[in-house]
Amino acid sequence: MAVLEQLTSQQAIDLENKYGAHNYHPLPVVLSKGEGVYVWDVDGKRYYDFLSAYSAVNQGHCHPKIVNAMVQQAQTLALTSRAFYNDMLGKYEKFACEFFGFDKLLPMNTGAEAVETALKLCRKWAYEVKGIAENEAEIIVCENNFHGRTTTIISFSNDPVARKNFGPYTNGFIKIEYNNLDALESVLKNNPNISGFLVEPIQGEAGVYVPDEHYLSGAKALCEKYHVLFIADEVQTGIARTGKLLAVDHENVKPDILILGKAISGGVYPVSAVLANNSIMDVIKPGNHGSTFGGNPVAAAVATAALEVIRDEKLAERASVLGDLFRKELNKYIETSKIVNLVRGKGLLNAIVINDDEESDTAWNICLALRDNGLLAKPTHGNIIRFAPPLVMTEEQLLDCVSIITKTLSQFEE
Ligand code: IF1
Repeated sequence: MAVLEQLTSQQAIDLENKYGAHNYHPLPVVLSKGEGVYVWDVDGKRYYDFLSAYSAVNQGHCHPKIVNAMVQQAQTLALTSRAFYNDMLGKYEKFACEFFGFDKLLPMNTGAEAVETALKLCRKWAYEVKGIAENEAEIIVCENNFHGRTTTIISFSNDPVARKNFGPYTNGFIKIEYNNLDALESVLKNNPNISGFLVEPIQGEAGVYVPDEHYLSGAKALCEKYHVLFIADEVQTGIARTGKLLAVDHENVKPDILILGKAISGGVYPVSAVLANNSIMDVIKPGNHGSTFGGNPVAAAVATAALEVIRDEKLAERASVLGDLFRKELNKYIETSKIVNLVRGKGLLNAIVINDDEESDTAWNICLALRDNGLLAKPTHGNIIRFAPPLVMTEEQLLDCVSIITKTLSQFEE
């Protein structure tokens, strides 16, 4: 079968089942085209995308400015490796550092790589700046975290599906309850070897858990008090998704280390980044860290264009307004619903909690029905459905989606 030959849905699914590792359980729909807030399946059916590739296509699918930046650069100079300089990386680094307000950027490719980079940076800072004895540094993380899939990252996960049978695990992490400042302070007070606190400003995969107001600012203040680095994983919550450029901006918190991924490239190319000021980033010397593709010219061109789109199309403001509208409209439905307990979120990162236990397949069946009604979403854990459309949605499209969602949910009311 010629690779470019048009496949039926079943043929595409069969090929993946036969030749691909079974590391996902996708919703049964086979997409072949994406544009803005829409995706199309191989039969030409159009859907609203309410997952946005896990918040990587905040700017909308195949944004022409971002795609064009990629094509132009790919036709000019795609990859040099960092063995040599190139004319794109420094310009991008300057642009991004000024965009987010940091002295330096370390470019990587995936979110997990950026998280790993941040952990290494935090540890090296601990030994060379804070003065913790070598190999004694501990980093605090939160229960129900999701920071990626590497062996070190899953070492501090408490999700058995992501963790089991991947040992032996990496040491040096202490887990505390999310959204609990007392738990954070008690570890900080009793342990002189803490080097950092790694936290998602909103816990995405756990089910879009928004912490109490002042949690992030309280945590940052505790980190300052105990000379510990506040590390914000904004891979999913960043890049305007929650109604501000960064989710920490809701509390005016400046992280010591900022981790970005996903929508920093608008979803057209793997780009991630770690940003910090010189007092931290300058512990990294030549040879300490790197990657073949990290900071390549195409990534630099794509990320610059993707961030310009966020700025020029005012997507953070749009996410804020549309998110308020989305929750307001869904709450009207929830008032009389027996199947939906609540809607929660910030900006256009939201989730509904289905009134059923985690093991039930109600949320999955609702997502199948949403698919039939022209909207794609997927449960995170069991009974929680995440709703995260591209930020370029219009109010009219959002209200159309609300009516699809409420019409579909009503099919499941007793
Ligand atoms: C999967 C969801 C999961 C992330 C945060 C780092 C990373 C992610 C806060 C790693 C990645 C993706 C990974 C993907 C599903 C999706 C996800 F929450 F977004 F839905 F898994 F939790 N920090 N999240 O959310 O970035 O290496 O993937 O580029 O692995 O199933 P990555």
